[in-house]
Amino acid sequence: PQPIYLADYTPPNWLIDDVHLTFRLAPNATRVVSRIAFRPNPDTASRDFFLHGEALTLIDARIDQKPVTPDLVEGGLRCSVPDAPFIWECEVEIDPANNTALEGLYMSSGMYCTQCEAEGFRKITYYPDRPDVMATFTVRIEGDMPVMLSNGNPVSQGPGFAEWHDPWPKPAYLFALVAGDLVNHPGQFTTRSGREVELNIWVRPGDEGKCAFAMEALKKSMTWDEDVYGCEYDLDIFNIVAVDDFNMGAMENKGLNIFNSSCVLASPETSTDANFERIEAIIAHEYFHNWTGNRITCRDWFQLCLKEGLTVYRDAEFTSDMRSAPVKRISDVIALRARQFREDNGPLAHPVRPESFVEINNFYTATIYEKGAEVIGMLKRLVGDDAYAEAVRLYFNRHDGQACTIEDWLSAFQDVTGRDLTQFKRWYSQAGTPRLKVTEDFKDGTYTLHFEQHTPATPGQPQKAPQVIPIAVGLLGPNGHEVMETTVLEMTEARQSFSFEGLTARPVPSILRDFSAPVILERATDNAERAFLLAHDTDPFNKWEAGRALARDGLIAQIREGAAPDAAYLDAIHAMARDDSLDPAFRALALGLPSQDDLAQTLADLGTTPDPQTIWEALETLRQARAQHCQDLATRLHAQFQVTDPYRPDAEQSGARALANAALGMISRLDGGAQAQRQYDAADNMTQQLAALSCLLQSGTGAEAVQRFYDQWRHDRLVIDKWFTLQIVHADPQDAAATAARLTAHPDFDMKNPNRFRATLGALAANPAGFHHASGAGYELLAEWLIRLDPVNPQTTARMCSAFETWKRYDAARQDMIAGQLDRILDTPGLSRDTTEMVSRIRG
Ligand code: HT7
Ligand code: ZN
Repeated sequence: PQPIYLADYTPPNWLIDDVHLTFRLAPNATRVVSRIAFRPNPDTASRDFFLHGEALTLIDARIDQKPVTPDLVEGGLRCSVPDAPFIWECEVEIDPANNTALEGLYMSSGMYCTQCEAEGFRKITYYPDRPDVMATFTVRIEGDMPVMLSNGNPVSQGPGFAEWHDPWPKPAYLFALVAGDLVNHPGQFTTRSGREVELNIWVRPGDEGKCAFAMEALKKSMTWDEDVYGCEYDLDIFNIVAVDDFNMGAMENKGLNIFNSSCVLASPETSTDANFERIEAIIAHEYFHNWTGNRITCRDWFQLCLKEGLTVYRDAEFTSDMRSAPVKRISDVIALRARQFREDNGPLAHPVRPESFVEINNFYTATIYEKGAEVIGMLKRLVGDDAYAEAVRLYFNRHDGQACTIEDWLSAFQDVTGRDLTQFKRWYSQAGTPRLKVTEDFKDGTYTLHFEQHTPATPGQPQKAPQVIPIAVGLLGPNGHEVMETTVLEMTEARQSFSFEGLTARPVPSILRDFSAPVILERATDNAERAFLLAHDTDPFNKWEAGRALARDGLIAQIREGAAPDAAYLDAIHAMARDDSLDPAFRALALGLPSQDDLAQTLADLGTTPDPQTIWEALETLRQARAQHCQDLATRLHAQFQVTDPYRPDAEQSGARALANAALGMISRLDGGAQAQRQYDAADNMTQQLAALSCLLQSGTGAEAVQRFYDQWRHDRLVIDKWFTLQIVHADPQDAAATAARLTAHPDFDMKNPNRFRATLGALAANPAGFHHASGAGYELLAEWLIRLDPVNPQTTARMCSAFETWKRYDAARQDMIAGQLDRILDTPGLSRDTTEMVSRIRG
């Protein structure tokens, strides 16, 4: 398959004013009748007429009511058309029941639903399936389903039909249809200008008791977007539907968001605190797309970060406002480093705005989403809060109803601030994580920081130019008091120095506060300074970072030199954990250790080939030593942070539970799981139950609880996903592949359900020592299942190939085994375009 290039963009030859669609639903033979008013684009000369279409059976086509016979070509059809506005009418037949790819119109648990982003609408009917063709839609659904929904406002409904009209022009990727036997959890919202909006969360009968939290999250999101961004909802109704079979988390279709049921259904008994927080964030994210994505959309898919980076940034702001800003920031940086830095450092590295792709579905990545959000955060930090708000307002006013580019976004900022953002734009075009080296000197009361930036080569980009890096810095005096509050330095050169005068003693610097740029900071320091920052830094991110760096360096010494667990770390973490002036949620985060993957990358950066088993053992040793070192404290924390009030998934209670459960992890290493067993038996919420089960599994005493858990929850798909995952991620490295293999043979394993597939095979990849076990069994099992899944669901298969993306950092034997499995996948006859692209890029 040929790549598509950003540089080749040309505007559409034909524009659309409005679209009428009629669906006659039938599981294997749905008829879709379209009536589309086309008009020539005055800005283009060509009148070539091409409509995308895939897996469609053409029944009939007409232009201005006269039958035509289009040429059916690769990926669509061509037809000769008048050189003037005309009406295109067409009827096609599709087969939703056999659509296991979950793109286009498909069936999930007996209900019809759609997924059109990015290019799924072409599997519904012939259409210019590109985001810069925007039109109003009127949709008639005929069928025998009790509930039949589409975008916009309801027009009419009666026995066997429903009609919807969406007055807001939109690209086809935002089209949605849902029909099924659904029940709703209703709600209501009045916008600030007085529009009454009917809210509904539609679910399968039996799930209606799990919607209240999402409904409240939706209302909070609607209020927040009005208050903070001035964005008001613009239809009379907002529907959310939960579906069980879904490739991603959720989809922002205009007025009809469709959610993976795991991202909307919640109850204290079945969902963890982390699930609740994620649901709140995803509800917000999809809702915020109504402005950043829907009202103002992307000109082409290379501009994906325009809507995704900005919307992730907005949902992070929302979560920070609803919960704890430092905890949100630290959690986001952990995730960014785990997923995006990993991507940026390997064969899949690509710019926030890529310049080419084969399959756009492969570019819904951490780089587009999370690094895209970091870029917005840097822009805001550089221009300041007021200018940011003004520029966003200008962008909304200028481009409402348009399909835009990154240039449009940046122009709004240039026009408001008068800044030249040419260099800043490199964040969109250069892949790779910049390394920021820091040295310092102190003389005559002047402290100077010398910075040097360097971005390593990435595929297709051997040379990088310097980027604009906002570096937030504070200075602490020897007594731990801040002698300089946070100041943002603006680095633009490859090397640059910044001086601070009038200091009475050499300060301790706190650099890159709040993680002000997505870079890797390299600075020679020592344990004493880290412990000092962990104790005194006023910036919560850098306080956490100091503890994390202490842990990481100690672990690296354990791995490379066979050193004992670092006493400085143990003392510092003990002091931090017992400090009752600190937020329990922060303390829980600070008790987290670097992941196996983090350590493998750190070792690789230091020129040491990582051995996954040794890394796992080092972590186990440190956990054991820490449990012993903190024995009394762990008992105290576990008791002190038991929540006795009725369950609430808010920041306060979930922070307390997180700290108590971190303490339980330590206790379980010393009491053989006795306390965890008591917690398991007494638990009345999933957070407590699952934490206890994890501890039992890790202490090797979980067999009975695993069976009880299954018996208790066998009727609940989402809980059983957790059951699959937990057994695999906590399996001993030598048993992980066998455990995963055993579970793929379990009657509840269903590879057609992406959640279950991820819960099983994704969990194997999330157990690095198990996945990379020297036997190669992990590689073989994953490859085998990816090959099986590819013809069923190429999108999910391709995404899961990234488990192999770090393969070049391992030893020759592992590299040979992985290369063999990658070749095995590539040699599979009929391999999808999605998986072919991913595996080829990974293989290099
Ligand atoms: N904009 C959506 C991205 C998406 C997607 C969602 C579900 C299934 C397939 C999908 N392909 C792309 C989700 C979002 O970012 O909000
Ligand atoms: Zn999104």
